[in-house]
Amino acid sequence: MTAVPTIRGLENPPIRRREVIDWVAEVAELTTPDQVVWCDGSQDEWDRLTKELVAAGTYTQLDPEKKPNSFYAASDPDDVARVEERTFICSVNEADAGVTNNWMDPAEMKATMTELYRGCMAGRTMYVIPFCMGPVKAEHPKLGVEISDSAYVVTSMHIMTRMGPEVAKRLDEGDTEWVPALHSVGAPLEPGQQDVKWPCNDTKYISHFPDTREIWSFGSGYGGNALLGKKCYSLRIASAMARDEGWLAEHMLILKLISPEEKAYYIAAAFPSACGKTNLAMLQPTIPGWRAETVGDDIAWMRFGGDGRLYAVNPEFGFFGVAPGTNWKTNPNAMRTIEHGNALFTNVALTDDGDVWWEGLEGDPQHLTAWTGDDWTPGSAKPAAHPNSRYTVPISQCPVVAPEWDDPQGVPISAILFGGRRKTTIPLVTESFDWQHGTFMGATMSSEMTAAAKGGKGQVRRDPMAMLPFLGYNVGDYFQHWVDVGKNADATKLPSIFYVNWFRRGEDNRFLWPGFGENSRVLKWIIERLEGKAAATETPIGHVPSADQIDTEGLSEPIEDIEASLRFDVDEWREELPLIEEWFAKIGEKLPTSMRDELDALKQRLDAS
Ligand code: SAT
Ligand code: MN
Repeated sequence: MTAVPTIRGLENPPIRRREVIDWVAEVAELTTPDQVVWCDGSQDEWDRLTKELVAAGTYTQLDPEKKPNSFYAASDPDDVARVEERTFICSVNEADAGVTNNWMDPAEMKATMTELYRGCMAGRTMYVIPFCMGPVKAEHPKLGVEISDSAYVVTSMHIMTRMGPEVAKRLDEGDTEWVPALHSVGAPLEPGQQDVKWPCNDTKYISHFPDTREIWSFGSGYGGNALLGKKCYSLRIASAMARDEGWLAEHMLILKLISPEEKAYYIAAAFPSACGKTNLAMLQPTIPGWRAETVGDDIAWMRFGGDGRLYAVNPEFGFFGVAPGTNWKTNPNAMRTIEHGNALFTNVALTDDGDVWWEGLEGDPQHLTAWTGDDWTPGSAKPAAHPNSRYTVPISQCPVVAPEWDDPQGVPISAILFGGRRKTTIPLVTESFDWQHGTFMGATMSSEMTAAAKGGKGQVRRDPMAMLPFLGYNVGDYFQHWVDVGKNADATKLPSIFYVNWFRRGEDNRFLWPGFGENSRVLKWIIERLEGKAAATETPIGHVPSADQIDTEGLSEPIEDIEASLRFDVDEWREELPLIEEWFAKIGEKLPTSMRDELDALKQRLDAS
């Protein structure tokens, strides 16, 4: 026995899995917390931790009459978003990280971070959080254990992941793979030192070790940096697992659409941020007889079933949605999900009567406490809520959640949508010629940057499959993986791939397409294409409907606008080509020849048109 001073709570772990126990002891020895708490995901644990967080000033309980069992937190002003420039893919070979990622040698990163972790939990509690991404009853459940010194993280993980005795049981079965995910806010406390409401550190690292399936995060308490089951595990690490095992881990919503004939179709869709992904995930169709239900709003894991079809599961258990812009008009189902309570709100504004508010929400508040803690009035120059403020709520509360959202089998995907925000060039909807062409559409996907992102507003940025910040390996290999997935499948059972753009503008800069619930008209056309019932025009970029091939009955927009939203413009596409060339050149030698062939073929079709 080594003479390690015993840390309270380390003994008598509620699980038996040896590697977990050893890893927890090792981390405790390095980070020297006051005590270790093994989390069980129970209501008692939630009640205890939220109470402690209220006492610490981190949480403010909202008025239970308005938002039952719900809490508000304001972060440190410098800890409000993912930190892409501090995010690393530490693959053994640098070439495996690729141009879209920061890379550091795994041994070097571990040496650097070990020094940061040394003593970093002093004066704090170290929580051990066994969790599962996707249904616990899956044949091969995707388990993880997050260690964190943040109770905010524990309560958020209660909502965003599956926790509890069932997870511990699967861990104890002994042969199931699990991902160790280490997180610290990096703010040790001296004896007697008063804590701050939102501890964090100016030095931040969000590191991934895809070869050994590990995650090390330091310095931030914010969602995407600290809730390690989400982007870190379910996208970056899972994409590397998917590459090795022949499946897909994608940044996609999963939507169920039900036709007037009561036939259900499942659609997966990838959009960069600020393109209405959550709104589409909870769509309220405007066309008579059609209904929509939600399976997921952010991440889809897709693998082939025994019948040769591609099945998707949502690995998450909650929504971590952007609050500003969410309201009873843009997303009534998100509003109903939130109203139900059991929610956490981060960096929104507080009303004087114990509720929350954000820009775009209904109501006309005359006084608020802004996310910064400052008084806010309608004349204030700064927004009341941070543009990246968030709500965290259980999916199960969504009034239109699909009954099968938790099915370990997943749901069979009929169509995959790629989309971006483009003023020009990209028609409202385009159907790909085949899987490889659809992969090319995803690989060359682009979007104008919004005010929320750093960089030039309006500037077009390539965001392949909306995975730019979430790829756990080389983007060229990722495209090859997509092509291979299609090659190894029965082509007649593969989902059809479509490219959509809700954001095309007219000469006076007005939106040509109304968007929101009206997007159901585009989805209806897509379903009818799958059924072989809808017509389209073949163009050099794919099959594009004309305005009369889409159900526009009852739309108030002039038909000329709809036509313009669907227009294939050869000149705009000629201007697009050098941008795609530039993007492919960046990827370098890992770009699959099939993607180069698709670009050449597109050029030839444009020349011939
Ligand atoms: O910031 S998160 O990664 O948690 C959410 C998002 O960017 O979609
Ligand atoms: Mn996302």
